Amino acid sequence: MTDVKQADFLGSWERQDAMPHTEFPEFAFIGRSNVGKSSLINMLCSRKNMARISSHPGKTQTLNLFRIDRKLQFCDLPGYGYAKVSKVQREKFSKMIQHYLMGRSNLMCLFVLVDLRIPPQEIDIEFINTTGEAGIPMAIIGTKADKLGKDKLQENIDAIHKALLEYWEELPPFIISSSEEKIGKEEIWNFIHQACTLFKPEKK
Ligand SMILES: Nc1nc2c(ncn2[C@@H]2O[C@H](COP(=O)(O)OP(=O)(O)OP(=O)(O)O)[C@@H](O)[C@H]2O)c(=O)[nH]1
Ligand SMILES: [Mg+2]
Repeated sequence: MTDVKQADFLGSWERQDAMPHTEFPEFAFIGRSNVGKSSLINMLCSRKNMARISSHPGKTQTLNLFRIDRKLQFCDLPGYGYAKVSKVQREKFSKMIQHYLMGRSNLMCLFVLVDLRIPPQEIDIEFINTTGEAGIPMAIIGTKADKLGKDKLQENIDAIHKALLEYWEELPPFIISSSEEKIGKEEIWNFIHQACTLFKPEKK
């Protein structure tokens, strides 16, 4: 299913415990502000502006849910590490994200997005390491691959792998993408479908 037939925005929440419980497996998208989370969701769903995009960082400020083909859900999360957001607001986002990650029982996988145009950022590596340690199933998606030539792209990918291997014995799944050029769409969908086969709905 790389061809999404129905994609509905279900709403925005500020707290995980207020979100609706569902029997559908959920996949969440996180990463630094402006890394391309909302764009990736739109690319995967072949929609233009279902998840709201902005060239200004800090666009997504709530937990936004989307239901895809009545089978699974996406959650678009606020970005982390945006310096221009006040400390109070950053702490609020951080708590929102932590509660979501720890409390959402149908979360199948967290996609952590990293910008391939730049060398590994400490805040990303730190987030991946602590989230991995907390036992959250996760995969990494490199974004904006269209912005680099082949050599520079490989150089940055190698640098990210190297930074992660200082902590991990084995790398989490790593997928390269570009929402602009629709790179990685099939690979991400294959990953999602594979993960869905392992989903067991919670017994009420
Ligand atoms: N060249 C290129 N630009 C991209 C790509 N993905 C996103 N962008 C641009 O990056 C900017 C940020 O995209 P968003 O999808 O809003 O990023 P976000 O991670 O959701 O940002 P916040 O919600 O603010 O945390 C926009 O100007 C997008 O057009 C990509 O694959 N290639
Ligand atoms: Mg966004």
